[in-house]
Amino acid sequence: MFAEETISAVATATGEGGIGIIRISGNKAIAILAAIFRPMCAKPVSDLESQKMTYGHIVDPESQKRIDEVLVVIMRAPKSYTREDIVEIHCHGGVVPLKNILALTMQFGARLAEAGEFTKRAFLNGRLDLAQAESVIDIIRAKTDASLRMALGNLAGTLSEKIRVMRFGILGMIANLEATIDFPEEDIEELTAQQVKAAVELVIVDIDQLLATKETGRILREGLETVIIGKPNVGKSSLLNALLKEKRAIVTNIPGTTRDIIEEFVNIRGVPLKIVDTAGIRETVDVVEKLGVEKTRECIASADLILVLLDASMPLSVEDKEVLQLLAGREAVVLINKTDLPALLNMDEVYSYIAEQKVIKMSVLENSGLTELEDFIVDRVYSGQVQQKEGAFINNLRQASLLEQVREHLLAVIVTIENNMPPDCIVVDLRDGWDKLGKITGDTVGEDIIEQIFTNFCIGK
Ligand SMILES: Nc1nc2c(ncn2[C@@H]2O[C@H](COP(=O)(O)OP(=O)(O)OP(=O)(O)O)[C@@H](O)[C@H]2O)c(=O)[nH]1
Ligand SMILES: [Mg+2]
Repeated sequence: MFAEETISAVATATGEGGIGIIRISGNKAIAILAAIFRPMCAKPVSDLESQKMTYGHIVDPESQKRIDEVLVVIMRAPKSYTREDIVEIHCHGGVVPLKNILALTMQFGARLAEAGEFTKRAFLNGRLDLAQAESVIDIIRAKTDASLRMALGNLAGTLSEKIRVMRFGILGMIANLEATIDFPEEDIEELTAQQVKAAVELVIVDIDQLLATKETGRILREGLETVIIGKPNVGKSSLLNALLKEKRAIVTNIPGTTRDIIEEFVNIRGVPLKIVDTAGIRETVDVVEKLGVEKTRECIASADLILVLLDASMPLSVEDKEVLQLLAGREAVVLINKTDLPALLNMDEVYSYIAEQKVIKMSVLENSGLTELEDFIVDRVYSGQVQQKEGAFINNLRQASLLEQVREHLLAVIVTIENNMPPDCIVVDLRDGWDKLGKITGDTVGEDIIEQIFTNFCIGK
């Protein structure tokens, strides 16, 4: 389908680096290389071995000027990422050599690749299915080992395999039911319907298991949005620094030290936390601090998890009560900090303000209570699922929403069978379920969806 179009792009990140790579894919890739590359070994480029590095120079054929000293590798179809001929030019990782070589490849017949176009070709040429292609982006964006492992599993086909088994099962049911339509015989029909019902119930169990990974998957990919709140001077920035294990935020004994929000990624035993340290919540006349307090309220609204700090060495203040009231219906942990100091906080009073939220006593100064907090966070993310599970994960909302739709169709199948409806009615929903499962792997997906998925990629991938 792309036979006449050869694409080219810088595959490495922009900026300065030791090496930069230009990738060319398509049937003109090798001819383009032949026009601009002078191998040291003086072999014709067309004779270079596949998947072997060759040393030489990129030379502008018109001016005969050397552009850069490079290593190149040819990967001939179909043994390549896109299953087309691919050429990679490894040059120096500066903006100018990359730009000049890219321009030469285009001068000799390549066009600039669109975002995700290499991976899209890999998909269209059957090298990857859609769920695998989607995990490529997750690998690139993985923030911790756990999220990387999840994405690698799906690239290897863990999710796709599960979906395929479900589709195969449903197809078998459709075939059996259709046989009874063609050869109607009361008792066979009845028996088949009951078997289908039992089998569909099993598929629903599988779907529910997959759907349960939705939240974990999202957090491992994007990070658990966590916000630290509390009145001024309670130890919020100290807690951020302790979790980060570095002195990121300024800590002083002056209330109002943090006036803007500070955002950092923290890796807690493989769980990425996007953690926000905020300006302490209080009534203030300081304009800057006031804006900070406003932002704090916004962060609270969008957070997955709220860490609330209270000071164990002071009675509950009006500000504390205000902060605690923000927690109604939210997922939060109440951290009683500064337990190294004489206790003045009345815990009964604290409990009267919170409903189901977890309470942890800690002292950031003495490094106590932090492990308990980390345990809580890790448990929260895996929510009872076995940690580091090698199983299939849902990659994204698209897949989750398709699975939810499949589940609806299968529930409808059960209702139809329970109401003793004829087999053709059962088949309708089974077919819809089968079709939607196929959209996850890309077997039954439309051109528009494919476009949309790959535009989320970066150029060169
Ligand atoms: N004794 C004791 N002092 C602590 C503890 N945690 C923090 N502090 C001290 O409390 C003071 C305030 O700490 P910060 O981390 O700046 O507090 P904050 O909540 O970020 O304050 P603002 O940014 O002003 O809202 C500093 O002097 C810290 O050293 C603790 O567990 N025990
Ligand atoms: Mg602070």
